[in-house]
Parts: sequence; structure tokens; C-alpha cells
Amino acid sequence: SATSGELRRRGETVRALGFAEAPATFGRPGRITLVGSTAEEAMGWRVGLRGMIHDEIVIERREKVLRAVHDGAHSDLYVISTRPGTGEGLRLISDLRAREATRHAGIIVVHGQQERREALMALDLGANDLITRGADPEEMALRLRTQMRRKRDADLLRQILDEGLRLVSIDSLTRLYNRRYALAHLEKIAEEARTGGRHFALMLIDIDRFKSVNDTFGHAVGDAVLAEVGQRLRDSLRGMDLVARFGGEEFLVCMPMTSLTEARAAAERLRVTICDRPMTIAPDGTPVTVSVSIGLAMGGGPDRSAIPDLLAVADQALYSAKAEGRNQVTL
Ligand code: GH3
Ligand code: MG
Ligand code: MG
Ligand code: MG
Repeated sequence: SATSGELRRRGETVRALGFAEAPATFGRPGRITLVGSTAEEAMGWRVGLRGMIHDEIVIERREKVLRAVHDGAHSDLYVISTRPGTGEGLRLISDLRAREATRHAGIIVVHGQQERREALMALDLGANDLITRGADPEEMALRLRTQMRRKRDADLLRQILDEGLRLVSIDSLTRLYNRRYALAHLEKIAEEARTGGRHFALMLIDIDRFKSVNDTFGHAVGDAVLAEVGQRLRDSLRGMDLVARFGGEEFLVCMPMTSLTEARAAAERLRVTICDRPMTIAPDGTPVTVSVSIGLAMGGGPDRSAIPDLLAVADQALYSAKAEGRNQVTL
């Protein structure tokens, strides 16, 4: 288990990376499950390890391990005994690797000196380390500690990666996806539409005369209006729809599996939800009414246009909406 120095270093890493607080699993004691061929074998391991491992150690019968995982009682490390010729143990390794909760768990296989075939198969199925049956407790403790350390580091890295991906995908003002994420996601939607033979709608939504909102009420109110526009757009769409802040006061909406008729209705609904009631902006409750112009383009079906071309079509439609007087949807 981690020493206090190690924990302090991890805490510093976590803070230096800008986490508001430590990731959920940070600092929690680890858990090790021992799965012997017999109850006596696992008990023997536990007695040998006494005082050398500071993580929680549980003994589980082979048949009960997956049930426990299913019930949420999964471990960071599994020590599993194989029995030659039975496939027992080996099957458990592949089952653990196939489950989300234990995909990244450590697995150490305990095998007999002569069971070279089992040992190699175990490694092939994803075991992290091997111990020869009868190895002394010091060696066992060392190998367990190494795997627990590796698991903790890997968990932390995965959380940092998830958080980093989130940070580079989200616009901090509106909490919507940003342009970078939207462009990547659009390609996926286009690909799904190609294989599924369905249409999707693409909308570019630009706030009308937003410069005058800033000029009249100040930049802070302008920011709050942007956040409220984003909120209203999100509230009026389905979970499967993409809403992103595409530029300064420009938003992008993509609706998969949507016909032209549905898209027109949705765009009109979005237009109305922005302009039909004032936004009350904190702290003094300034009422601000804005409208948006929406350029609509359809993708998918027989039309094989690439995303940049569809965006250009939507942008052209938006330009027309502005030219024809704003606060309208144009196709
Ligand atoms: P139009 O109807 O033609 O779109 O007029 P507009 O004033 O909205 O368009 P223009 O492109 O002239 O101005 C957009 C303004 O949006 C200018 C810029 O200062 C403002 N803006 C862009 N991003 C932000 C932001 O993050 N916060 C605030 N408060 N204003 C922003
Ligand atoms: Mg503009
Ligand atoms: Mg504008
Ligand atoms: Mg604009």
C-alpha cells in the first residue's frame, strides 16, 4: 500500500494538474481478492502475508468471484490459483478481463512448477504476473505490492486523461461542447448517417446584434446572455442532439436521424425559445431580450456532402437569414 510520502506526492500531482479536488478513488485503501484452488490454499497465503500488506484482503471461492463483481464488490488485484487440465482459473481471468469493473484490475496467477502451459496461457489472457506455488511469503508480498502500485498509478492516469479530455472538449462559459469537440463528433454523426441511411440536420445559430448587447449592458451581461442562450438550446433538444458553442456568439446544433420537416420544426422551436421571453441576468435582474438567426442544412441520405461543405451551406443560409432581417430560420 502507498506510504504517506507517496500519497503526498500523488496529492501534489493531482492538485498541480488542476483538479478541484482529488479524484474519487484517490487515497482509498486498496482491496485484494485471493482465489485459491482450495480454501486452505488461500488461507495459507493470507497467513503468510500477515503484516506485509496493508490493503484489505478478502478470500473468495472461484465460483463466487464474478457474482461479487456483479454486486459491485470488485477488487484492485486478484490472486488466482490455476489447476492443470481443468481450465479453472484461466476462465476466470478472461471473465475478469471482459468485465468493465475489473478490466484494469491486477491479476496474479499462482501455478505449479510443472504447469508451464497454464502459466503461459494465463499471461496470454492478460495476467500481469506469475507466482510459483510454494513461493515464500516475502516474494508473494513484493509481487502483490508491485501490482497494487501499478494499478493505482494506472487509475490515476486514466482519471487524468478523462479529466483532460473533458477540459479540452467543453467551453467553460456555456458548459457546452466546444468547436474542437463538435467537429470531431460531426464526423461520427455523418458516418452513422451514411451506414444507417438516415438524414441529419445541421444548424448554425448566431445571436442577432450581439455587439449592441455588450455595448448597452457591458461584457459581463453579454457573457451571461451567452450562457443562457446555451442553456435554452440544450433544454429544447434531445439527449442525442449535439449542441456546441462554435464561435464567439455562434452555436452549432446537429440532430441525428432527423427529417427535413422535423428539422424545420426544431429550428423554429429553438428560434422561439430564445426570443419569446427576456433573460433575467444576475445580480440585478436586468431583463435582456435577444433573438437568433438560424442557418439550416441537411446531411445524410443520398447526399454525400462532407461536413465542411455542409457547414458552408449552413453558413450561407445563416447569412441569408441575417440579410433578410434576422430572427428567422433559413434553409
Ligand atoms: P449580427 O446580427 O450580424 O450577428 O450582429 P452581431 O453584433 O451579433 O455580430 P458581430 O459579429 O458584429 O459581433 C459579435 C459580437 O459578439 C462581437 C463580440 O464582442 C461579441 N462576443 C464574441 N464572443 C463573446 C464573448 O465570449 N462574450 C461577450 N460578452 N461577447 C462576445
Ligand atoms: Mg457576426
Ligand atoms: Mg451575431
Ligand atoms: Mg457571429
